[in-house]
Amino acid sequence: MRVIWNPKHADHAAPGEWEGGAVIPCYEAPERLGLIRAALDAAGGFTFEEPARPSEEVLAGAHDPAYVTYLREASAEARRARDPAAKQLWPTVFPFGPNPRATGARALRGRYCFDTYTPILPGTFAAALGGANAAAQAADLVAAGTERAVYVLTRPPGHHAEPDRCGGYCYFNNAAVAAERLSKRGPVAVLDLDVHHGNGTQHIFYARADVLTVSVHGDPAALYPFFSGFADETGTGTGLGANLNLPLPHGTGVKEYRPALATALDAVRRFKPAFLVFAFGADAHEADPIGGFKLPTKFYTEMGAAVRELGLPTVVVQEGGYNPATLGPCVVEVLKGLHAD
Ligand code: OKP
Ligand code: ZN
Repeated sequence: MRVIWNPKHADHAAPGEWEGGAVIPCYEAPERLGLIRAALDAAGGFTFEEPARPSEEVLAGAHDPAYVTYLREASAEARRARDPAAKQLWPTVFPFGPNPRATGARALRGRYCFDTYTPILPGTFAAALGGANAAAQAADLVAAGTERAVYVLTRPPGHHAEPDRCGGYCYFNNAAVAAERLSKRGPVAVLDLDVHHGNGTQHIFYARADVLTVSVHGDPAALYPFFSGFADETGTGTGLGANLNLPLPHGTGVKEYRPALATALDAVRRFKPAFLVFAFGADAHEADPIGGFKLPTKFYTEMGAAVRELGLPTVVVQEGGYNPATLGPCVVEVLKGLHAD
């Protein structure tokens, strides 16, 4: 299986995440990618490629130009700073309402971000752009029909990134970049099986009838991102009916997950897409430190095989997964299930 990986990922390495008034060690760390790559190498059968020269053009349709410019310039500002504290741009104020004066540097940090998990660092823009380009390249391979499934090995993740806001460790929405690109050639379904709801992906396609977004995740009443992922969010305008959320309670295991996955897959089938984007996170695993679900490693083979049964040309995009011991094995299992001959 061909893997497009993001060689710039380590340019983004946050010093910590800001949780409830304290900075705690980062869950979303560069070692995650190395662990996945080592597990794929050990399993065999995977070839690794880098995207061709990165371009901002791949972001069109997924992100607002003003946000792209902000992220580029804020990363440059962090790079230029000498004071170590000024090399990390954290939001402290989140401007709301129609205030035309919310244009100062400190206001913009919160204007283009929705939480305290997503600082901008000197290499954030390059790392995020590398991931978006890896996703675009995978989409092009799948669209060309040369590959049935391509895996995008990248971090930071993408599915929380909104058209004009970073959040949830995410800066550019890699799955949305792939889906937008594929949607030029036919209807696309995005299936998100990360344990957290992909609010950004949902929102980017919320009014579109040609891109179905389906997600199985922890009930946002109790799990991040808290503000989206509820069952009554079904799309708007011509996109009404083209968004399906299947929230499940804390503690969900295989018994509850399996039927929800079947419902999600049925919705994808009924939509009759030409392409699938599979936003995959390994954080519904029983050993994940932040997910709260109880899926065992062996369920990931079943998950991959169930997605394979759809018979669709597929771009798999890496999202979360935060247990260093089980992240690699989960990716290997899901891709094995997805790619079996
Ligand atoms: C990103 B992805 C832990 C709180 C976690 C942010 C979660 C972002 C998850 N201290 N808050 O969906 O895996
Ligand atoms: Zn997640």
